[in-house]
Amino acid sequence: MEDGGSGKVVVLVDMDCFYVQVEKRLHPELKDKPCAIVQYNKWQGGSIIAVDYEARKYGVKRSLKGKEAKEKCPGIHLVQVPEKRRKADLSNYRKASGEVMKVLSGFTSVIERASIDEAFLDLTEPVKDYINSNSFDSLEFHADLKSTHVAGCNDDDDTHKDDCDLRISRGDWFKSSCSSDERVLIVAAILVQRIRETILNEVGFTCSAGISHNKMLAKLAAGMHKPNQQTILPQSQVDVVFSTTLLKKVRHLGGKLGEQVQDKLKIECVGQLQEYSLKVLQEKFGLKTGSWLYELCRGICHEKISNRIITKSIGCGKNFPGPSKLKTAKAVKYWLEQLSRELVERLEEDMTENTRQAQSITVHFLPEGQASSVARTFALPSYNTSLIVNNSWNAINKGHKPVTNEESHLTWTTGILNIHLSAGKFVQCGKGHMKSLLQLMSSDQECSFVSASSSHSSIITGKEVTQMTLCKEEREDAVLTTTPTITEQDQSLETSSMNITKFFTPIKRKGSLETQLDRNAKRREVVLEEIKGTLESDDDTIIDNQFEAVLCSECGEEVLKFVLEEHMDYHFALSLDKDSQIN
Ligand code: TTP
Repeated sequence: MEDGGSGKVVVLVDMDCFYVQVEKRLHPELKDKPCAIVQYNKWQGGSIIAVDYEARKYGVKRSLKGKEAKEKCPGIHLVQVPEKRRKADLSNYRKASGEVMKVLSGFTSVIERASIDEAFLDLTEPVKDYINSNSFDSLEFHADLKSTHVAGCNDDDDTHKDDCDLRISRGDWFKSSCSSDERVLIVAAILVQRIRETILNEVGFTCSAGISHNKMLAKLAAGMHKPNQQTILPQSQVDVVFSTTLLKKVRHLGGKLGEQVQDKLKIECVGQLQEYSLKVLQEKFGLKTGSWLYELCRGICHEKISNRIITKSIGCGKNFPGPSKLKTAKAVKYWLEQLSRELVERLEEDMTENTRQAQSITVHFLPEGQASSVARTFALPSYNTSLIVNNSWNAINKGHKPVTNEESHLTWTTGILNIHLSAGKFVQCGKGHMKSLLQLMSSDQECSFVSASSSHSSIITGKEVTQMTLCKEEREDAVLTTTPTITEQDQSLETSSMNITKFFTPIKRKGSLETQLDRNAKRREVVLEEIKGTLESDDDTIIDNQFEAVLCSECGEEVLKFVLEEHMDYHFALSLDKDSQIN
Protein backbone atom coordinates (compact mmCIF):
# COMPACT_ATOMS: atom_id res chain seq x y z
CA MET A 1 0.00 0.00 0.00
CA GLU A 2 1.47 3.35 -1.09
CA ASP A 3 0.18 5.22 1.94
CA GLY A 4 3.37 5.51 3.85
CA GLY A 5 3.09 1.97 5.06
CA SER A 6 0.35 2.87 7.54
CA GLY A 7 -2.24 0.48 6.15
CA LYS A 8 -4.76 2.69 7.88
CA VAL A 9 -8.19 4.10 7.20
CA VAL A 10 -8.23 7.70 8.37
CA VAL A 11 -11.28 9.96 8.37
CA LEU A 12 -11.70 13.65 9.14
CA VAL A 13 -15.18 14.62 10.33
CA ASP A 14 -15.84 18.36 10.06
CA MET A 15 -19.13 19.91 11.24
CA ASP A 16 -20.86 22.22 8.73
CA CYS A 17 -21.10 25.92 9.72
CA PHE A 18 -20.91 24.73 13.28
CA TYR A 19 -21.98 27.70 15.41
CA VAL A 20 -24.92 28.35 13.08
CA GLN A 21 -26.12 24.77 13.48
CA VAL A 22 -25.84 25.05 17.25
CA GLU A 23 -27.93 28.24 17.23
CA LYS A 24 -30.50 26.77 14.83
CA ARG A 25 -30.93 23.80 17.14
CA LEU A 26 -31.65 26.22 19.96
CA HIS A 27 -33.97 28.32 17.77
CA PRO A 28 -35.84 25.91 15.46
CA GLU A 29 -37.78 28.81 13.94
CA LEU A 30 -34.55 29.69 12.08
CA LYS A 31 -34.45 26.35 10.26
CA ASP A 32 -33.97 26.77 6.48
CA LYS A 33 -33.49 30.53 6.83
CA PRO A 34 -30.23 32.24 5.88
CA CYS A 35 -28.31 32.81 9.05
CA ALA A 36 -24.98 34.07 10.40
CA ILE A 37 -23.49 34.34 13.87
CA VAL A 38 -22.19 37.72 14.95
CA GLN A 39 -20.18 38.87 17.87
CA TYR A 40 -22.27 41.97 18.34
CA ASN A 41 -20.93 45.46 18.74
CA LYS A 42 -22.35 48.80 17.81
CA TRP A 43 -20.03 49.33 14.87
CA GLN A 44 -21.66 48.01 11.70
CA GLY A 45 -23.63 45.33 13.50
CA GLY A 46 -20.69 43.30 14.73
CA SER A 47 -18.28 40.78 13.23
CA ILE A 48 -19.47 37.64 11.53
CA ILE A 49 -17.86 34.48 12.82
CA ALA A 50 -19.96 31.78 11.11
CA VAL A 51 -22.24 31.73 8.07
CA ASP A 52 -24.64 29.02 6.93
CA TYR A 53 -24.67 27.70 3.38
CA GLU A 54 -27.94 29.42 2.50
CA ALA A 55 -26.44 32.84 3.27
CA ARG A 56 -23.17 31.95 1.51
CA LYS A 57 -25.17 31.78 -1.75
CA TYR A 58 -25.70 35.53 -1.39
CA GLY A 59 -21.99 36.18 -0.92
CA VAL A 60 -22.09 36.51 2.87
CA LYS A 61 -18.77 35.46 4.38
CA ARG A 62 -16.88 35.57 7.63
CA SER A 63 -14.89 38.69 6.86
CA LEU A 64 -18.03 40.86 6.59
CA LYS A 65 -19.71 42.96 9.24
CA GLY A 66 -23.36 42.35 10.18
CA LYS A 67 -24.49 45.44 8.30
CA GLU A 68 -22.72 44.37 5.10
CA ALA A 69 -24.28 40.91 5.38
CA LYS A 70 -27.74 42.51 5.55
CA GLU A 71 -26.99 44.46 2.39
CA LYS A 72 -25.99 41.31 0.51
CA CYS A 73 -28.77 39.15 1.93
CA PRO A 74 -31.66 41.25 3.30
CA GLY A 75 -33.45 38.17 4.64
CA ILE A 76 -30.49 37.04 6.72
CA HIS A 77 -30.95 36.37 10.44
CA LEU A 78 -28.03 37.55 12.50
CA VAL A 79 -27.74 35.66 15.77
CA GLN A 80 -25.57 37.18 18.44
CA VAL A 81 -23.10 35.11 20.39
CA PRO A 82 -24.51 34.79 23.91
CA GLU A 83 -22.85 36.83 26.61
CA LYS A 84 -22.20 36.11 30.23
CA ARG A 85 -20.34 38.31 32.67
CA ARG A 86 -20.08 40.95 29.93
CA LYS A 87 -18.11 38.64 27.62
CA ALA A 88 -18.79 36.11 24.91
CA ASP A 89 -20.11 32.85 26.28
CA LEU A 90 -19.11 29.93 24.11
CA SER A 91 -20.42 27.24 26.43
CA ASN A 92 -23.28 26.17 24.12
CA TYR A 93 -20.80 25.55 21.31
CA ARG A 94 -18.42 23.67 23.57
CA LYS A 95 -21.21 21.49 24.92
CA ALA A 96 -22.45 20.74 21.41
CA SER A 97 -18.90 19.83 20.42
CA GLY A 98 -18.75 17.42 23.36
CA GLU A 99 -21.99 15.78 22.22
CA VAL A 100 -20.53 15.20 18.77
CA MET A 101 -17.30 13.77 20.18
CA LYS A 102 -19.34 11.40 22.34
CA VAL A 103 -21.17 10.05 19.28
CA LEU A 104 -17.87 9.65 17.44
CA SER A 105 -16.33 7.74 20.31
CA GLY A 106 -19.08 5.12 19.91
CA PHE A 107 -17.60 4.14 16.55
CA THR A 108 -13.88 3.91 17.26
CA SER A 109 -11.58 4.20 20.22
CA VAL A 110 -8.98 6.14 18.26
CA ILE A 111 -10.08 9.77 17.93
CA GLU A 112 -8.10 12.99 17.80
CA ARG A 113 -10.14 16.12 18.42
CA ALA A 114 -8.55 18.58 16.01
CA SER A 115 -10.65 21.65 16.91
CA ILE A 116 -14.06 22.57 18.34
CA ASP A 117 -15.78 21.04 15.31
CA GLU A 118 -13.30 18.63 13.74
CA ALA A 119 -11.95 15.21 14.64
CA PHE A 120 -9.72 12.61 13.01
CA LEU A 121 -10.90 9.02 13.37
CA ASP A 122 -8.89 5.88 12.81
CA LEU A 123 -11.40 3.45 11.31
CA THR A 124 -8.90 0.72 10.42
CA GLU A 125 -10.24 -1.79 12.97
CA PRO A 126 -13.98 -1.08 12.51
CA VAL A 127 -13.51 -1.45 8.75
CA LYS A 128 -11.71 -4.78 9.21
CA ASP A 129 -14.50 -6.01 11.48
CA TYR A 130 -17.10 -4.92 8.96
CA ILE A 131 -15.34 -6.69 6.09
CA ASN A 132 -15.00 -9.85 8.20
CA SER A 133 -18.70 -9.97 8.88
CA ASN A 134 -20.00 -8.90 5.45
CA SER A 135 -19.28 -10.12 1.97
CA PHE A 136 -17.94 -7.22 -0.05
CA ASP A 137 -19.73 -8.37 -3.19
CA SER A 138 -23.07 -8.22 -1.44
CA LEU A 139 -22.64 -4.59 -0.40
CA GLU A 140 -25.21 -2.30 -1.91
CA PHE A 141 -22.80 0.55 -1.79
CA HIS A 142 -24.28 2.59 -4.60
CA ALA A 143 -27.51 3.01 -2.67
CA ASP A 144 -25.69 3.73 0.58
CA LEU A 145 -23.23 6.18 -0.86
CA LYS A 146 -25.41 8.85 -2.41
CA SER A 147 -23.60 11.71 -0.71
CA THR A 148 -20.16 10.22 -1.39
CA HIS A 149 -17.77 11.68 -3.94
CA VAL A 150 -14.52 10.23 -5.15
CA ALA A 151 -11.81 12.89 -5.43
CA GLY A 152 -10.53 13.26 -8.96
CA CYS A 153 -13.56 11.51 -10.47
CA ASN A 154 -16.59 13.11 -12.06
CA ASP A 155 -19.83 12.74 -10.18
CA ASP A 156 -22.22 10.46 -12.09
CA ASP A 157 -24.59 13.31 -12.87
CA ASP A 158 -21.81 15.74 -13.74
CA THR A 159 -23.08 17.80 -16.68
CA HIS A 160 -19.55 18.95 -17.56
CA LYS A 161 -18.27 15.40 -17.90
CA ASP A 162 -17.13 15.98 -21.47
CA ASP A 163 -14.88 18.85 -20.41
CA CYS A 164 -12.78 16.56 -18.28
CA ASP A 165 -12.73 13.33 -20.20
CA LEU A 166 -9.47 12.30 -18.56
CA ARG A 167 -11.41 11.66 -15.40
CA ILE A 168 -13.44 8.52 -14.86
CA SER A 169 -16.89 8.76 -13.32
CA ARG A 170 -17.57 8.00 -9.70
CA GLY A 171 -19.74 5.02 -10.69
CA ASP A 172 -16.98 3.59 -12.91
CA TRP A 173 -14.48 4.00 -10.09
CA PHE A 174 -16.75 2.08 -7.72
CA LYS A 175 -17.21 -0.69 -10.30
CA SER A 176 -13.51 -0.98 -11.11
CA SER A 177 -12.29 -0.74 -7.52
CA CYS A 178 -10.98 -4.17 -6.86
CA SER A 179 -7.73 -3.46 -5.04
CA SER A 180 -7.99 -4.15 -1.33
CA ASP A 181 -7.00 -0.54 -0.52
CA GLU A 182 -9.86 0.84 -2.56
CA ARG A 183 -12.32 -1.63 -1.11
CA VAL A 184 -11.48 -0.64 2.45
CA LEU A 185 -12.16 2.98 1.56
CA ILE A 186 -15.55 2.06 0.12
CA VAL A 187 -16.39 0.14 3.29
CA ALA A 188 -15.11 3.09 5.33
CA ALA A 189 -17.42 5.37 3.34
CA ILE A 190 -20.38 3.17 4.30
CA LEU A 191 -19.38 3.43 7.96
CA VAL A 192 -18.80 7.18 7.74
CA GLN A 193 -22.20 7.59 6.14
CA ARG A 194 -23.65 5.82 9.22
CA ILE A 195 -21.58 7.93 11.59
CA ARG A 196 -22.89 11.07 9.94
CA GLU A 197 -26.45 9.79 10.06
CA THR A 198 -26.04 8.98 13.76
CA ILE A 199 -24.70 12.47 14.49
CA LEU A 200 -27.70 13.92 12.64
CA ASN A 201 -30.21 11.68 14.44
CA GLU A 202 -28.75 11.96 17.91
CA VAL A 203 -27.35 15.47 17.97
CA GLY A 204 -29.15 17.13 15.07
CA PHE A 205 -26.13 18.39 13.11
CA THR A 206 -24.89 17.73 9.60
CA CYS A 207 -21.22 17.28 8.90
CA SER A 208 -18.84 16.53 6.05
CA ALA A 209 -16.00 14.03 5.97
CA GLY A 210 -12.81 13.10 4.16
CA ILE A 211 -11.92 9.40 3.86
CA SER A 212 -8.43 8.24 2.98
CA HIS A 213 -5.32 6.48 4.28
CA ASN A 214 -3.69 9.29 6.23
CA LYS A 215 -4.41 12.60 7.96
CA MET A 216 -3.08 14.79 5.17
CA LEU A 217 -5.30 13.20 2.50
CA ALA A 218 -8.35 12.91 4.80
CA LYS A 219 -8.18 16.62 5.71
CA LEU A 220 -7.80 17.64 2.08
CA ALA A 221 -10.70 15.41 1.04
CA ALA A 222 -13.05 16.70 3.77
CA GLY A 223 -13.00 20.22 2.33
CA MET A 224 -13.74 19.12 -1.23
CA HIS A 225 -17.51 18.68 -0.92
CA LYS A 226 -19.49 20.52 1.76
CA PRO A 227 -22.01 20.68 3.35
CA ASN A 228 -23.40 17.29 4.36
CA GLN A 229 -21.26 15.26 1.97
CA GLN A 230 -18.22 13.03 2.11
CA THR A 231 -15.27 12.46 -0.17
CA ILE A 232 -13.06 9.43 -0.66
CA LEU A 233 -9.51 10.23 -1.72
CA PRO A 234 -7.92 6.97 -2.89
CA GLN A 235 -4.21 6.64 -3.50
CA SER A 236 -4.90 6.00 -7.21
CA GLN A 237 -6.42 9.50 -7.55
CA VAL A 238 -3.65 11.41 -5.77
CA ASP A 239 -1.82 12.41 -8.96
CA VAL A 240 -4.99 13.73 -10.64
CA VAL A 241 -5.99 15.65 -7.49
CA PHE A 242 -2.52 17.03 -6.74
CA SER A 243 -2.10 18.31 -10.30
CA THR A 244 -4.48 21.15 -9.36
CA THR A 245 -4.13 21.34 -5.56
CA LEU A 246 -2.42 24.50 -4.36
CA LEU A 247 0.46 23.96 -1.92
CA LYS A 248 -1.24 26.06 0.76
CA LYS A 249 -4.26 23.75 0.80
CA VAL A 250 -2.18 20.90 2.18
CA ARG A 251 -1.69 20.32 5.90
CA HIS A 252 1.67 21.73 7.06
CA LEU A 253 2.15 23.71 3.86
CA GLY A 254 -0.30 26.47 4.77
CA GLY A 255 2.39 28.53 6.50
CA LYS A 256 6.04 29.44 6.14
CA LEU A 257 7.21 26.06 4.87
CA GLY A 258 4.70 26.19 2.01
CA GLU A 259 5.84 29.71 1.11
CA GLN A 260 9.47 28.58 1.09
CA VAL A 261 8.69 25.65 -1.19
CA GLN A 262 6.74 27.91 -3.51
CA ASP A 263 9.50 30.54 -3.63
CA LYS A 264 12.44 28.18 -3.99
CA LEU A 265 10.90 25.94 -6.63
CA LYS A 266 8.63 28.50 -8.30
CA ILE A 267 5.72 26.07 -8.20
CA GLU A 268 2.11 26.44 -7.10
CA CYS A 269 0.60 22.96 -7.03
CA VAL A 270 1.59 19.98 -4.90
CA GLY A 271 1.82 17.72 -7.94
CA GLN A 272 4.63 19.84 -9.40
CA LEU A 273 6.86 18.64 -6.56
CA GLN A 274 6.98 15.28 -8.29
CA GLU A 275 9.20 16.83 -10.97
CA TYR A 276 12.03 17.02 -8.42
CA SER A 277 14.17 14.07 -7.45
CA LEU A 278 14.63 13.10 -3.83
CA LYS A 279 18.23 14.28 -4.08
CA VAL A 280 17.27 17.76 -5.31
CA LEU A 281 14.56 18.18 -2.67
CA GLN A 282 17.00 17.13 0.05
CA GLU A 283 19.64 19.54 -1.25
CA LYS A 284 17.18 22.40 -1.22
CA PHE A 285 15.28 21.68 2.01
CA GLY A 286 17.52 19.38 4.05
CA LEU A 287 17.52 15.61 4.29
CA LYS A 288 14.35 15.04 6.25
CA THR A 289 12.24 17.89 4.86
CA GLY A 290 13.29 16.85 1.38
CA SER A 291 12.22 13.24 2.00
CA TRP A 292 8.98 14.42 3.58
CA LEU A 293 8.13 16.59 0.55
CA TYR A 294 9.11 13.76 -1.79
CA GLU A 295 6.60 11.47 -0.06
CA LEU A 296 3.92 14.09 0.51
CA CYS A 297 3.49 14.89 -3.18
CA ARG A 298 2.94 11.17 -3.74
CA GLY A 299 0.19 11.09 -1.10
CA ILE A 300 2.33 9.49 1.60
CA CYS A 301 2.16 10.78 5.18
CA HIS A 302 3.19 9.05 8.41
CA GLU A 303 1.58 11.41 10.94
CA LYS A 304 -0.14 9.50 13.74
CA ILE A 305 -3.60 10.14 15.17
CA SER A 306 -2.85 11.24 18.70
CA ASN A 307 -5.98 9.73 20.31
CA ARG A 308 -7.15 12.71 22.31
CA ILE A 309 -10.70 14.02 22.57
CA ILE A 310 -10.35 16.37 25.47
CA THR A 311 -8.25 19.51 25.46
CA LYS A 312 -4.99 19.71 27.40
CA SER A 313 -5.87 23.08 28.83
CA ILE A 314 -9.01 25.07 29.57
CA GLY A 315 -8.81 28.81 29.28
CA CYS A 316 -10.73 32.03 28.99
CA GLY A 317 -9.62 35.54 28.23
CA LYS A 318 -10.72 39.01 27.31
CA ASN A 319 -9.21 41.80 25.25
CA PHE A 320 -9.30 45.40 26.32
CA PRO A 321 -8.10 47.27 23.24
CA GLY A 322 -7.93 51.03 22.80
CA PRO A 323 -9.97 53.05 25.23
CA SER A 324 -11.18 49.95 27.04
CA LYS A 325 -7.68 49.15 28.33
CA LEU A 326 -7.57 48.42 32.06
CA LYS A 327 -5.88 51.18 34.02
CA THR A 328 -6.98 50.68 37.60
CA ALA A 329 -6.70 47.95 40.17
CA LYS A 330 -10.46 47.96 40.48
CA ALA A 331 -10.92 47.22 36.79
CA VAL A 332 -8.28 44.49 36.76
CA LYS A 333 -9.77 42.80 39.80
CA TYR A 334 -13.27 43.05 38.39
CA TRP A 335 -12.23 41.22 35.24
CA LEU A 336 -10.06 38.72 37.08
CA GLU A 337 -13.09 37.78 39.08
CA GLN A 338 -15.29 37.38 35.97
CA LEU A 339 -12.67 35.28 34.23
CA SER A 340 -11.96 33.18 37.31
CA ARG A 341 -15.64 32.44 37.79
CA GLU A 342 -15.98 31.34 34.19
CA LEU A 343 -12.86 29.22 34.47
CA VAL A 344 -13.97 27.53 37.69
CA GLU A 345 -17.38 26.83 36.19
CA ARG A 346 -15.78 25.17 33.20
CA LEU A 347 -13.24 23.29 35.30
CA GLU A 348 -16.00 21.89 37.51
CA GLU A 349 -17.94 20.70 34.47
CA ASP A 350 -14.76 19.21 33.07
CA MET A 351 -14.07 17.40 36.33
CA THR A 352 -17.50 15.81 36.33
CA GLU A 353 -17.24 14.83 32.69
CA ASN A 354 -13.62 13.75 32.47
CA THR A 355 -12.69 12.86 36.08
CA ARG A 356 -9.57 14.98 35.99
CA GLN A 357 -8.25 17.94 37.89
CA ALA A 358 -6.07 20.80 36.68
CA GLN A 359 -3.00 21.46 38.78
CA SER A 360 -1.81 24.80 37.53
CA ILE A 361 -3.04 28.12 36.21
CA THR A 362 -1.16 30.38 33.86
CA VAL A 363 -2.16 34.02 33.79
CA HIS A 364 -1.17 35.87 30.63
CA PHE A 365 -1.46 39.63 30.45
CA LEU A 366 -0.42 42.10 27.82
CA PRO A 367 0.77 45.47 29.09
CA GLU A 368 0.30 48.35 26.69
CA GLY A 369 3.35 49.16 24.59
CA GLN A 370 4.90 45.71 24.97
CA ALA A 371 5.48 43.41 22.06
CA SER A 372 4.57 40.28 23.95
CA SER A 373 2.47 39.23 26.89
CA VAL A 374 3.80 38.24 30.28
CA ALA A 375 2.86 34.80 31.55
CA ARG A 376 2.96 33.53 35.13
CA THR A 377 2.11 30.06 36.34
CA PHE A 378 0.92 29.16 39.82
CA ALA A 379 -0.33 26.01 41.46
CA LEU A 380 -4.03 25.21 41.73
CA PRO A 381 -4.68 23.02 44.78
CA SER A 382 -8.48 23.36 44.46
CA TYR A 383 -11.01 24.96 42.16
CA ASN A 384 -11.41 28.06 44.26
CA THR A 385 -12.36 31.36 42.65
CA SER A 386 -10.83 33.51 45.37
CA LEU A 387 -7.53 31.69 45.14
CA ILE A 388 -7.35 32.18 41.38
CA VAL A 389 -8.33 35.85 41.61
CA ASN A 390 -5.78 36.53 44.33
CA ASN A 391 -2.90 34.67 42.75
CA SER A 392 -3.59 36.20 39.34
CA TRP A 393 -3.84 39.64 40.87
CA ASN A 394 -0.62 39.05 42.74
CA ALA A 395 1.11 38.02 39.52
CA ILE A 396 -0.16 41.02 37.57
CA ASN A 397 0.41 43.51 40.34
CA LYS A 398 3.99 42.38 40.93
CA GLY A 399 4.83 42.19 37.26
CA HIS A 400 3.24 45.47 36.27
CA LYS A 401 4.57 48.15 38.55
CA PRO A 402 1.94 50.53 39.86
CA VAL A 403 2.49 54.26 39.78
CA THR A 404 0.91 54.63 43.15
CA ASN A 405 0.03 52.04 45.68
CA GLU A 406 -2.71 54.00 47.33
CA GLU A 407 -5.35 51.50 48.04
CA SER A 408 -8.34 52.54 46.00
CA HIS A 409 -6.49 54.48 43.31
CA LEU A 410 -3.93 51.96 42.23
CA THR A 411 -3.10 52.92 38.67
CA TRP A 412 -0.47 52.10 36.11
CA THR A 413 1.37 54.29 33.67
CA THR A 414 0.39 51.86 30.96
CA GLY A 415 -2.86 49.95 30.67
CA ILE A 416 -3.47 46.24 30.32
CA LEU A 417 -4.73 45.16 26.91
CA ASN A 418 -5.49 41.53 27.45
CA ILE A 419 -5.87 39.02 30.28
CA HIS A 420 -6.12 35.31 29.78
CA LEU A 421 -6.31 32.53 32.36
CA SER A 422 -5.47 29.00 31.37
CA ALA A 423 -5.72 25.89 33.55
CA GLY A 424 -3.53 22.94 32.66
CA LYS A 425 -1.47 20.02 33.94
CA PHE A 426 -4.48 17.79 34.38
CA VAL A 427 -4.27 14.62 36.46
CA GLN A 428 -6.87 11.88 36.56
CA CYS A 429 -8.71 11.50 39.83
CA GLY A 430 -10.50 8.46 41.21
CA LYS A 431 -14.15 8.53 42.25
CA GLY A 432 -13.40 8.95 46.00
CA HIS A 433 -11.02 11.77 45.26
CA MET A 434 -13.60 13.33 42.97
CA LYS A 435 -16.21 13.29 45.71
CA SER A 436 -14.00 15.05 48.20
CA LEU A 437 -12.90 17.55 45.58
CA LEU A 438 -16.47 18.36 44.66
CA GLN A 439 -17.31 18.77 48.34
CA LEU A 440 -14.33 21.05 48.71
CA MET A 441 -15.47 23.05 45.72
CA SER A 442 -19.01 23.40 46.95
CA SER A 443 -17.65 24.90 50.18
CA ASP A 444 -15.80 27.51 48.15
CA GLN A 445 -16.91 30.95 49.24
CA GLU A 446 -17.66 33.03 46.19
CA CYS A 447 -15.03 35.69 46.06
CA SER A 448 -16.73 38.98 46.61
CA PHE A 449 -14.86 41.87 45.12
CA VAL A 450 -11.33 41.89 46.48
CA SER A 451 -10.62 45.43 47.45
CA ALA A 452 -7.14 46.86 47.18
CA SER A 453 -6.93 47.14 50.94
CA SER A 454 -7.76 43.52 51.56
CA SER A 455 -5.87 42.15 48.64
CA HIS A 456 -2.42 42.35 50.12
CA SER A 457 -3.38 40.51 53.27
CA SER A 458 -5.24 37.80 51.42
CA ILE A 459 -2.73 37.21 48.67
CA ILE A 460 -1.15 33.83 48.88
CA THR A 461 2.55 34.41 48.92
CA GLY A 462 4.97 32.79 46.57
CA LYS A 463 6.28 30.68 49.39
CA GLU A 464 2.84 29.36 50.16
CA VAL A 465 2.19 28.72 46.52
CA THR A 466 5.30 26.67 46.03
CA GLN A 467 4.93 24.71 49.26
CA MET A 468 1.30 24.13 48.79
CA THR A 469 1.33 21.78 45.92
CA LEU A 470 3.86 20.93 43.36
CA CYS A 471 6.89 18.79 43.86
CA LYS A 472 10.10 19.98 42.21
CA GLU A 473 9.60 18.20 38.89
CA GLU A 474 6.02 19.37 38.69
CA ARG A 475 7.11 22.91 39.42
CA GLU A 476 9.63 22.80 36.66
CA ASP A 477 7.03 21.42 34.31
CA ALA A 478 4.62 24.15 35.29
CA VAL A 479 7.29 26.75 34.67
CA LEU A 480 7.86 25.26 31.26
CA THR A 481 4.34 26.25 30.36
CA THR A 482 5.02 29.93 30.88
CA THR A 483 5.67 32.18 27.95
CA PRO A 484 9.41 32.79 27.88
CA THR A 485 9.08 36.51 27.50
CA ILE A 486 9.91 38.04 30.81
CA THR A 487 10.18 41.77 30.71
CA GLU A 488 12.44 44.12 32.64
CA GLN A 489 9.53 44.80 34.92
CA ASP A 490 9.35 41.14 35.79
CA GLN A 491 13.02 40.96 36.55
CA SER A 492 12.80 43.83 38.99
CA LEU A 493 10.39 42.10 41.34
CA GLU A 494 10.78 43.05 44.95
CA THR A 495 12.93 40.89 47.21
CA SER A 496 9.91 40.11 49.36
CA SER A 497 8.50 38.08 46.51
CA MET A 498 11.66 36.11 45.89
CA ASN A 499 9.85 32.81 46.04
CA ILE A 500 7.36 33.90 43.46
CA THR A 501 10.18 35.20 41.30
CA LYS A 502 11.99 31.90 41.57
CA PHE A 503 8.83 30.01 40.86
CA PHE A 504 8.13 32.10 37.82
CA THR A 505 11.63 32.16 36.41
CA PRO A 506 11.57 30.34 33.11
CA ILE A 507 13.94 27.49 32.59
CA LYS A 508 16.59 28.56 30.10
CA ARG A 509 16.38 26.68 26.90
CA LYS A 510 19.26 26.15 24.60
CA GLY A 511 19.90 27.97 21.38
CA SER A 512 17.47 27.55 18.58
CA LEU A 513 14.49 26.22 20.52
CA GLU A 514 14.58 29.23 22.80
CA THR A 515 14.76 31.56 19.82
CA GLN A 516 11.94 29.67 18.26
CA LEU A 517 9.80 29.93 21.38
CA ASP A 518 10.44 33.65 21.50
CA ARG A 519 9.47 33.86 17.89
CA ASN A 520 6.29 31.90 18.60
CA ALA A 521 5.43 34.26 21.43
CA LYS A 522 6.05 37.28 19.20
CA ARG A 523 4.12 35.77 16.34
CA ARG A 524 1.23 35.04 18.67
CA GLU A 525 1.18 38.62 19.82
CA VAL A 526 1.34 39.91 16.26
CA VAL A 527 -1.64 37.74 15.39
CA LEU A 528 -3.43 38.91 18.49
CA GLU A 529 -2.76 42.50 17.43
CA GLU A 530 -3.94 41.77 13.90
CA ILE A 531 -7.14 40.23 15.15
CA LYS A 532 -7.64 43.00 17.65
CA GLY A 533 -7.22 45.57 14.94
CA THR A 534 -10.38 44.31 13.32
CA LEU A 535 -12.40 44.08 16.48
CA GLU A 536 -14.36 46.38 18.67
CA SER A 537 -13.71 46.39 22.38
CA ASP A 538 -16.27 43.76 23.29
CA ASP A 539 -15.52 41.67 20.29
CA ASP A 540 -13.62 38.88 21.90
CA THR A 541 -15.29 35.77 20.55
CA ILE A 542 -12.68 35.18 17.93
CA ILE A 543 -9.88 35.71 20.40
CA ASP A 544 -11.66 33.55 22.93
CA ASN A 545 -12.05 30.84 20.40
CA GLN A 546 -8.41 30.95 19.56
CA PHE A 547 -7.54 30.23 23.16
CA GLU A 548 -9.39 26.98 22.65
CA ALA A 549 -6.07 25.91 21.32
CA VAL A 550 -4.33 23.60 23.69
CA LEU A 551 -0.84 23.78 25.06
CA CYS A 552 1.47 22.77 22.27
CA SER A 553 2.50 19.18 22.89
CA GLU A 554 5.95 19.95 21.52
CA CYS A 555 7.03 22.95 23.62
CA GLY A 556 4.34 23.46 26.23
CA GLU A 557 3.57 26.86 24.75
CA GLU A 558 -0.05 27.89 24.55
CA VAL A 559 -0.87 28.48 20.94
CA LEU A 560 -3.73 30.43 19.43
CA LYS A 561 -5.95 28.48 17.06
CA PHE A 562 -5.13 30.92 14.27
CA VAL A 563 -1.43 30.11 14.45
CA LEU A 564 -1.60 26.52 15.60
CA GLU A 565 -1.11 25.10 12.15
CA GLU A 566 1.83 27.34 11.46
CA HIS A 567 3.24 26.67 14.92
CA MET A 568 3.08 22.91 14.36
CA ASP A 569 4.60 23.42 10.91
CA TYR A 570 7.49 25.10 12.63
CA HIS A 571 8.03 22.19 15.03
CA PHE A 572 7.69 19.82 12.19
CA ALA A 573 10.30 21.67 10.15
CA LEU A 574 12.49 21.90 13.26
CA SER A 575 12.33 18.17 13.88
CA LEU A 576 13.04 17.44 10.26
CA ASP A 577 16.08 19.72 10.40
CA LYS A 578 17.28 18.18 13.65
CA ASP A 579 16.97 14.69 12.23
CA SER A 580 18.82 15.62 9.09
CA GLN A 581 21.68 17.02 11.20
CA ILE A 582 21.89 13.71 13.05
CA ASN A 583 21.83 11.73 9.83
P1 TTP B 1 -14.83 26.40 10.86
O1 TTP B 1 -14.83 24.90 10.90
O2 TTP B 1 -13.63 27.08 10.33
O3 TTP B 1 -16.05 26.89 9.96
P2 TTP B 1 -17.60 26.52 10.00
O4 TTP B 1 -17.84 25.24 10.73
O5 TTP B 1 -18.37 27.71 10.50
O6 TTP B 1 -17.95 26.38 8.47
P3 TTP B 1 -17.56 25.21 7.45
O7 TTP B 1 -18.85 24.51 7.13
O8 TTP B 1 -17.00 25.92 6.27
O9 TTP B 1 -16.56 24.30 8.10
O10 TTP B 1 -15.08 26.95 12.33
C1 TTP B 1 -15.86 26.25 13.29
C2 TTP B 1 -16.54 27.27 14.19
O11 TTP B 1 -15.54 28.01 14.89
C3 TTP B 1 -17.36 28.27 13.45
O12 TTP B 1 -18.69 27.83 13.23
C4 TTP B 1 -17.29 29.50 14.31
C5 TTP B 1 -15.96 29.37 15.04
N1 TTP B 1 -14.95 30.30 14.50
C6 TTP B 1 -14.77 31.54 15.14
O13 TTP B 1 -15.41 31.83 16.14
N2 TTP B 1 -13.87 32.38 14.63
C7 TTP B 1 -13.11 32.09 13.53
O14 TTP B 1 -12.30 32.91 13.11
C8 TTP B 1 -13.28 30.81 12.91
C9 TTP B 1 -12.46 30.44 11.71
C10 TTP B 1 -14.22 29.96 13.42
